[in-house]
Amino acid sequence: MHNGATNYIDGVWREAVDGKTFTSLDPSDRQHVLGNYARSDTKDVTLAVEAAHRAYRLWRTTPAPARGAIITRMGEILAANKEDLAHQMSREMGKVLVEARGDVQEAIDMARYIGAFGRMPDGYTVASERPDVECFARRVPVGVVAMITPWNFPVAIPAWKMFPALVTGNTVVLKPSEEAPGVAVSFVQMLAEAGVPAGVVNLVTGMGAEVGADLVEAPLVSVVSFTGSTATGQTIMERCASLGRRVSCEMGGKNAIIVLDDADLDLAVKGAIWSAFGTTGQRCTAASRLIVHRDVCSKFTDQFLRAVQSLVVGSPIHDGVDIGPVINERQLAGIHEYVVRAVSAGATLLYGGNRLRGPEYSSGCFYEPTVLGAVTTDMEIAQMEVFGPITVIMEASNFEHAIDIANSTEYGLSLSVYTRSTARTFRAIEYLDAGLIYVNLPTSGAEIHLPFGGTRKTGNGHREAGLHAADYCTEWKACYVNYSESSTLVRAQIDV
Ligand code: UN1
Repeated sequence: MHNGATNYIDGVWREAVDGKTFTSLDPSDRQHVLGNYARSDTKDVTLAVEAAHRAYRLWRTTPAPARGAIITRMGEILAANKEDLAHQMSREMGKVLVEARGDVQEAIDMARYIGAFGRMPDGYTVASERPDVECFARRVPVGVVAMITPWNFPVAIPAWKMFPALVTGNTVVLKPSEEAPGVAVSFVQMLAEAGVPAGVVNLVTGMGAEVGADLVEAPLVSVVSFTGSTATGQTIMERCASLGRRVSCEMGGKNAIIVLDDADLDLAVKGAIWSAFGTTGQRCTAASRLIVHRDVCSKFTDQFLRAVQSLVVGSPIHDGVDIGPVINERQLAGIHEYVVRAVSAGATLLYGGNRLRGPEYSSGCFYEPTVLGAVTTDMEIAQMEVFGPITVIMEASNFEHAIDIANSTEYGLSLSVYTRSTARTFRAIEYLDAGLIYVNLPTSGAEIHLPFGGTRKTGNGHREAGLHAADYCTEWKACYVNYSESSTLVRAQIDV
């Protein structure tokens, strides 16, 4: 593969048909060009989807244990290359090295877990109403799965989507974010090394608004799987509805940590720091709201702000750095505008609120960890997903009020409560409206063997990972076999 030949179609690395490229920059040093990548368009998408469609015939009839073995092998290759891939990721999208290793580890875990699905039950049998009739239901693949993935988990998210699709016999066209194409290229190279046959996984790099949109429209695609903003997801869902196409979307979040008056405050502060500022707040599970019982609010706030002051912002590959850069200039400007508008709406700036400008920050997109207080549910900052190192403190008068505030956004991904009470633990689990609920734990840190996804505007009902990871890309086939050797017609619901 040479510079610019980053599309992988039918087992061959190639340039975009038109030869166009785009550059990828290091967000901690925008002078540093990381590489040139194919800027694909409809023609490239057509080639990739056609290759995936052709490969489907053979792949769907490859025995599932053999498909699973390739995924297990992919896990071994990822493990052997974990350090290199983590470095590439830190450079390309700016998460600190320790977290980049975690991102790769999620994909390794997923490969080990899903690889074994090749030998697990893929359906069930039940008794028929009729004598000498065998009934069973089995899962079958749907065909070509189009995947549009974000830059913030550039290895883990393609792994969540891809391994379940492959083990169940689907083929894939991946369109990674234009902010993290290099890691996607490495990931696909490893899949080829693991033994994924030509055409089974195809990669098209390029701009979301161009090639992503083309992929959604491509005639031979059976299902679209998207992770990204709610606005883009909404557009994709509308297009898929008109095309009669299946779609699975993982979108925004406005996650919260509730700190009750009986909480272990030291633990809650640590959890809040990690949830709010891990991955520079650029996780869909980031806690952008801290809802604190009024009796402990000032104590919690003091402790929290002391912890925020000790956070180190800098190059993500340096030891001791807690917070890396924001992904790009546009995102950084947007984050700052949210802060300015929050303050003019009446929020108090408790910490941060500025772009970092010292010599070590001069060519990167660095923003201070920022905390806003006196925030109420009616403010924009309490409702919108910011996707940056910003969190807000909201005061709750009691347990019920805290639950109401937590549920007061359009999103439902990850909600957490810190309490020592068993009753409040289980009431919170019951009443919090989200796909992920944590007790005495941060809002980030989902494990791959549980379902991942959210309610309301976070998702469209699908879950990634976990036992049902392949639901989005499989159909159920119900089968009825009459082995009676009798010429008598026996009708269900009528003759028995
Ligand atoms: C995301 O931010 O899109 O629970 C995924 C977590 C990670 C996954 C986050 N395991 O934060």
